[in-house]
Amino acid sequence: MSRSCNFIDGQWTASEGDATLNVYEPATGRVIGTIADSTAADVDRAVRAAREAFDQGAWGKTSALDRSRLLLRLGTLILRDVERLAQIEARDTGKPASVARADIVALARYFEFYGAAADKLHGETIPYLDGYFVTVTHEPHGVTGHILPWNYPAQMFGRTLAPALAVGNATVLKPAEDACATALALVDLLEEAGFPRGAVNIVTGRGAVAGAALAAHPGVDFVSFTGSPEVGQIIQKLCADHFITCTLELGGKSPQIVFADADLDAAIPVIVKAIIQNSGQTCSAGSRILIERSAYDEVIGRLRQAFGRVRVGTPEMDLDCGPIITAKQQARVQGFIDRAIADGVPVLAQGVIAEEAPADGFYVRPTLFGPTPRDNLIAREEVFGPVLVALPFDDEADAVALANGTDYGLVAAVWTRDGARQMRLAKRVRTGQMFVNCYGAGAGIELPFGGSGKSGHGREKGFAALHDFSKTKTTVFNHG
Ligand code: TXE
Repeated sequence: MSRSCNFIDGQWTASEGDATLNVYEPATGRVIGTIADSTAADVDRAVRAAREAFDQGAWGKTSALDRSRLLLRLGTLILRDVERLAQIEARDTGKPASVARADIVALARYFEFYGAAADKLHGETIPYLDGYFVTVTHEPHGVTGHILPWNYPAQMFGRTLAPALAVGNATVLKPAEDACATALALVDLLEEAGFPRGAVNIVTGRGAVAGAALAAHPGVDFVSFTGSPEVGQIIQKLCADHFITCTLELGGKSPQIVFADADLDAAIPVIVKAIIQNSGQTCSAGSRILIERSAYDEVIGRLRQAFGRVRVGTPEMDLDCGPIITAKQQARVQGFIDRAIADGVPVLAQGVIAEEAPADGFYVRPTLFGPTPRDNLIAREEVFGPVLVALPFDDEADAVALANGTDYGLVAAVWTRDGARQMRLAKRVRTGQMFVNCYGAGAGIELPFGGSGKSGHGREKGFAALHDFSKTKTTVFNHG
């Protein structure tokens, strides 16, 4: 299903070393294809193609209106092919069929949103000294490097490429080696939409080789990275070596804070979905539930019931959860669960893996822990699997301290009917996105997204992404 080639300068191109990597199907554990195991030389070729497209090619000469039309056309083509692309995404990642479909619709939405925004990134004029006229305009960085994760390969393609292209950057994309089929399948649609050669280049391969070569390349002007904090630090250092900046989107340990006055009928299904969705392999997964002590037993009682009903299976079964992406990640998630059990953290409920699910697939049972000691690893670290930890709190101050008590700060939610408390929590919780009596609230392409601390920096989505993928230029005219 995948092509063992890179897409550089409008051509399918074999890797210089001709080496390939196997692609595994998470639902069965079987090898279903190969991809190019690219080298630094392949990355260099892609960056040069992007540079040429930006400096001399047709892409560098596009107007904002041209780019708007190209992006909108691509969005329409993606929607036309939604079923085909959803099948590719589901097989490559193990996502339930309906989830993969929703991801492809969201992918199209990124191109719609940024297509519509491409010609609306207005500059400003600044009142200045007499005899001078000052403009501030937004310019593309030039060549942008995009290093993607495997958890939402389709959505991430749109999230990072659409705003970069809307502004006029030429791009080099390094999808995750564990899930790049959809990115490669989108090449045909990029061509059909009419993107000039060199505007989008795709190089597959291992992170430490192709990814590192991209971040380190002196011809790259900006890097967008989504992945682990450890690799995020490497990327930031590589960027610093050639004086460029980057956005880092690195995950979280996001709290759902439930007060005794919360509407539990509304809250419980949302809280369960926020950790079960994509098998918990979501940077913004609501992986901690903080519960006011007086309501702890009732909330836990309802959560146990809901968690016990969660079912795991193949994409075709279209249940609540699919498998974990790779055997390595499955072992990592299971390792977190086993260690917490060994530490004596009580297991309150577990979901069920469907009997028909292939034995060699990378499945994990969704697990609810509680009460979880605050200093236990599973209460502090991102598991990136369907694991929810419950922790009781005493009062509002304690809830805030607990919410802010990890190294992350990406997403948080508070569930309470008390309006003043909603406002206080929204102000005091350290997070890039705060939800009040909801969580996630749709794909939220319009809403700026990003974290602080170990969750990274920079902002994706919304108009904020257009600003990250551009830089201002101040021009001073002397007409005195
Ligand atoms: O991530 P990596 P992994 C977190 C999550 C998960 C953990 C490990 O907790 O359990 O990270 O996942 C590329 N130079 N997230 O090991 O290695 C790699 O090829 C340049 C959260 O898969 O960070 C891939 O394209 N690039 C997250 C991308 O980085 C390198 C999503 C991510 O891989 C590189 C994924 C290097 N030295 C994991 N090494 C989120 N925020 O949503 C790897 N890469």
